[in-house]
Amino acid sequence: MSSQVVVGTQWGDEGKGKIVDVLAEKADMIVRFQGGDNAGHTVIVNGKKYVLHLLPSGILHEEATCVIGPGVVCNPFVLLEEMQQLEEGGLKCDHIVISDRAQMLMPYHRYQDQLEEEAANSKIGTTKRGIGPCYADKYARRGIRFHEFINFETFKVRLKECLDFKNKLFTAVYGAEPMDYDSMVADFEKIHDRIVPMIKETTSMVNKALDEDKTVLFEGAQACMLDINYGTYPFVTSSSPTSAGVTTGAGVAPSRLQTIVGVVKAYSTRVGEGPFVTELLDEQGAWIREHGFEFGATTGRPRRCGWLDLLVVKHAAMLNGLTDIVLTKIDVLSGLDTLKVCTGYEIDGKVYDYIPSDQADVAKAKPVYKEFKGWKEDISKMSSVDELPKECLDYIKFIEEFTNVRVSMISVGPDRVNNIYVH
Ligand code: 2SA
Ligand code: GDP
Ligand code: MG
Repeated sequence: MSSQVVVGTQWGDEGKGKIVDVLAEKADMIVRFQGGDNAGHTVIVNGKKYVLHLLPSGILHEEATCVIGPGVVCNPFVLLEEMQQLEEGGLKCDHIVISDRAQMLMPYHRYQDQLEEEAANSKIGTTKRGIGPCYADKYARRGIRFHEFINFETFKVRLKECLDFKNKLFTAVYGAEPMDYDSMVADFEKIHDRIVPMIKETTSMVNKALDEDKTVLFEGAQACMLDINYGTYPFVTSSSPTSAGVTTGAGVAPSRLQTIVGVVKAYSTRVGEGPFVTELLDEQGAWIREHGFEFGATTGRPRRCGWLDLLVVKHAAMLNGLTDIVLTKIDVLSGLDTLKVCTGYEIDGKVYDYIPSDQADVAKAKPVYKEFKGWKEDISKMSSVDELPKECLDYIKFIEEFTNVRVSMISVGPDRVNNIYVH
């Protein structure tokens, strides 16, 4: 048995898509276990860019089975669009399965997300993909699961009862237009024949693959600081993007998880609202955004940028039980005279070595920084640790020491091949 989990350790966009694509070369199965099409995972192969939202980033390896697991909220229309784009580019998409237990993300979830964001006094800055409303319905036990889509006549009944309920909310609470049942039924009817063959019982499939010693890779979307329990609540997504999420979201016991890889970007970014202690609102932040091309892969929003926050990474190491760190985008930092990393939060005169739970405290935290000398060399073409400048190695070594997790791979560019393996 060989299982590998890949998770984000900050606020997402660490480069998980690229790393999953690299690791997927040796995988027999790649499994998404949480989130939905709020994810934007970029993979670059031979200069060609693919941005994946619902499909696992291992999709470009045509031999591996790609699973949309039970913990995912899956918009079937987006899924088909994404598949069509890949197929038009000449890629095979016949290796995708959707868990019959996964939640169907419905058109009314997107509408609700938009209405809620527009009406809110304190916005979350969601991707407006309907993620929060779909998970809310799941936990309120009124969600529609994919097995309910197989028989279209029973699906229509479920859709009617759910839409009637939602339309009351849209009209009475938001003063908005209701959604039309007949046109929604017609839209679902058009995709029924393509979706149904992909619906499978995936939990036994994934566990059987592990029993048979296959290599299974679990792909996290978003990241630890966006975790519903341990992130900067309420400025979080509505799922558990940690290794713990694999157990509930894929149906795999904790004892079966072996390697847990945390992807760490060499600096910090965040999209959406919420506290961000190391945020740089000056030219330095703009410099990072420009050099790192920090714009949302799903929404195109400019990402907020700041220095590396190691308290955040340590929090992720603890919660995920990281066995390895893959460090990404360190090439972006070449050319700076000095670099800073945050090692503590000072709040009302007290220095914290952990992340406080109350966002009001985090919002007023001042970062405690350690400074590092920068390097000028372009490291993006380097392929061994020996080539890296000493200043860059010092920065990496400090990350290992502070988090107590080894850095086993360093990504120095967006392409599949831009990697340094640490032995
Ligand atoms: P949601 O839509 O309910 O999950 O939003 C809640 C919060 O979670 C954040 N979130 C993300 N943060 C970073 N990257 C994400 N994916 C896209 C990307 C985002 C984009 O890869 O760039 O294109 O804007 C992602 N998805 C959700 C979100 O910003 C809210 O703070
Ligand atoms: P994800 O959501 O974690 O998969 O990350 P995104 O794809 O949203 O954002 C990461 C961005 O950085 C993408 O544009 C990647 O192509 C790019 N990228 C990934 N790794 C590296 C790297 O090591 N160096 C550079 N310069 N870019 C990278
Ligand atoms: Mg992303």
